[in-house]
Amino acid sequence: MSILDLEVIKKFALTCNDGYEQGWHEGNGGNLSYRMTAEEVEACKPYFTYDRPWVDLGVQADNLKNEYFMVTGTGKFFQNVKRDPAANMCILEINDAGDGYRIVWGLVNGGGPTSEFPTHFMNHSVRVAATDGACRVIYHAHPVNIIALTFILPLTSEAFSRVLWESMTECPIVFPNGVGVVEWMIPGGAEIAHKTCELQKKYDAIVWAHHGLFVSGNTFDAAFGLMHTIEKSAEIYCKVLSTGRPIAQTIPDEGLINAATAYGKKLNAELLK
Ligand code: 2HA
Ligand code: ZN
Repeated sequence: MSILDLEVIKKFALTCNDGYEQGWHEGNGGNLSYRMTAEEVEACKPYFTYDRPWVDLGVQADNLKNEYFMVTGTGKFFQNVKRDPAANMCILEINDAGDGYRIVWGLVNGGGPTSEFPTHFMNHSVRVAATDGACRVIYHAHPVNIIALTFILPLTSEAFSRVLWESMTECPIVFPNGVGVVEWMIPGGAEIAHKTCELQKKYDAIVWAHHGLFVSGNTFDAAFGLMHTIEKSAEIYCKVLSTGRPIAQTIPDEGLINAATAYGKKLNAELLK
């Protein structure tokens, strides 16, 4: 038995690989974090070591004190996580104050968690509060078509939500709240973390202009599925535009609202005004 046999490690690595195979993770692009359950922490604990130093996070969250996260490593490639999880990901323990972490497993050849970990951490805090503890996954990727749309659409929730909802019938059902949009910013810093967090209170997917997409979910499948659905819808819209033909028709606003209602969801119809 090894920690690598545990389902949660396998699922984390598989999710990285699935994203890589979609073409969303060139080089070291993208990052993934998962807030572990108490049972998963217990199962992994025999493999933990406590000899690495505490590191200041630069941000603080009361509702994440003493939590454990599985996180991709900074500068590490998604394509390598499944091949060698212990070298490309880590498990972090958050301190009593909720403002620092130490690596207790993984990154055996050195390194630290993703440069976007402050953003992930604050996003987890917001989503834990918004979902009564159900949200566990934050996932960032660089899908081509959603990035392409940030060159031609106004950088507003209204513009992006409308286009994405109208391009594929699943969309008003899968993300009835719509998507948030952050203008271009330097990645990895506190400013983009704060801006993304503000939007995470309302949306579970946030577009980063000329950069990519941030999503949250209760499970790996939910977060991955949201990324995949949004990117596919963006791809359809890009293909439609690339025909050079005018758009003859799309899903009517009533249809968007009714599709969500038919599946027990409520469309954020404010965005259609
Ligand atoms: O991890 O994607 O946003 C590399 C990035 C930074
Ligand atoms: Zn990125």
